[in-house]
Amino acid sequence: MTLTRRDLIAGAGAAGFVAALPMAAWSQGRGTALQMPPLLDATSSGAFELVARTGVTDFLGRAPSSTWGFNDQTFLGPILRLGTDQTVNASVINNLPEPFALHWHGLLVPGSADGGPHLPISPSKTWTVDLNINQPPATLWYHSHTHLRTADHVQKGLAGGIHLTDGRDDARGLPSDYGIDDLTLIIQDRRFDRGGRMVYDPGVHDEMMGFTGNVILVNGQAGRVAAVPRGIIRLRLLNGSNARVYDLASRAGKSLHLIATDSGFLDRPRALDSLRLAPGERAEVLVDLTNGRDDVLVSGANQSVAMMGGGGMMGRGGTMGSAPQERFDILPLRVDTSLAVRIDRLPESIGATMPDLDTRNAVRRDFSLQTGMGGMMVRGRSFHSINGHSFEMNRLNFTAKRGTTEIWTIDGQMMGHPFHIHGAMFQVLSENGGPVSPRNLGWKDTVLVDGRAQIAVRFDQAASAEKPFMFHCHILEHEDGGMMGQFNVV
Ligand SMILES: [Cu+2]
Repeated sequence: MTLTRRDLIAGAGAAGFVAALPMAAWSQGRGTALQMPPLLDATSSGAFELVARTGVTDFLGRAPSSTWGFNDQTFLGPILRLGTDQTVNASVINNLPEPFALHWHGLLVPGSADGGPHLPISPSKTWTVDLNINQPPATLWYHSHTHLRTADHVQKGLAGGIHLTDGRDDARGLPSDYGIDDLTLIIQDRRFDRGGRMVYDPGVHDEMMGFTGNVILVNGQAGRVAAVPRGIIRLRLLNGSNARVYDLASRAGKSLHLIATDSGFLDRPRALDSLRLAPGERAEVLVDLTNGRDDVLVSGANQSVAMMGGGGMMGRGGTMGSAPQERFDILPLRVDTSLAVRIDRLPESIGATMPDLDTRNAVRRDFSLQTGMGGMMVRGRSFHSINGHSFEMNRLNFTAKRGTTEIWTIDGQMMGHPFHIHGAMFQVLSENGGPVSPRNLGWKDTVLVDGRAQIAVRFDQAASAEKPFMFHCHILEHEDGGMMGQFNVV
């Protein structure tokens, strides 16, 4: 692969002043290979253990950063491979200096197993829970969901991916060779200081708009290159950023063939020119590299951020490019002809059922996501809210009835807010009164509300008033700042 000087400048523009290391790596001609997280396969054993631990990570090769991870990793955790129809015994051990709660984002389990803020694990303690899994294949994730501390914990590294699998991807004609033609990309922006150290020091602007970084990490790595076969590749995209929304695209102009959204597969692939992915959302896409040419997964600046005067792009010190509209690299894809090609054509059908919920007699609820303005912007002090209320641990917002479908109308103020519901999956019915964008046609657990969205939510999991489900904005500074509520399901 030959990178031109223009490519390098584009990369440097994206990563700002800390691009020196990625540039050095790329200028070697091949680049350092992206590593997949270790795979922790519990499909046979029916059990897994996650040990949260402190560590030191040198992301840019210039300075150590204090980070948190799971098991052997100092940042992030393994990919959990779980069956779609399986009971898995999970043990989560806290070797950190403070409590944390671990939420299984997208897993349909009762409130008592969901890992929300009412289930904190004290230091040196173990949380053991049976996860009774019965839902379609999907890419999910796990992350800290600790009262007032989620943003800090996730940016430190307390997160990881989950593959829910039924073992039938070969029959679907989908790439499934982990790390070869089936890549998991946990995309996160992080802020680094001039010394190359990761920092999290949200100021007033960050609390209001969400904390964005000046370096893109993929699976906790900066400036890497993915070696891929000359065939169809599958990218499981997970936006694990605190606040940044990506508009993902192929630099070569190829389509991204969407095959799955948050909660599972579509009926057939949908070809997209670009894919908007907000914090908390996942999407699986196929990319056709059968012509053998290298490509780069890039992101444009998203409009909802640009609308706010480019606020999300204005890190202090370094910036992700001075112009808010500037495109930046996520990950170069280098075709390696020594890798075996398993899939060389796009499947016409995936065969999943698209959501079509019966909304007759549905209970209707309205939610207004409110962003505080001016004055008293103190972290964790009721700055953001939903329907005028900031989150309180001891206030239940409503009760949903198990086995029913509700219609929720969500209005977002000021900027796009990724709205996530625990313990349920939903169908997007309309966006801003119009048709649903292709990326939101499948089953979802998080939707970017940029204006107004109407969704139909199915409640099949129980949750008590003591261990309720959360609904919240997945911009983590908004969540910690109070843009969250809770409900039980009886
Ligand atoms: Cu928000």
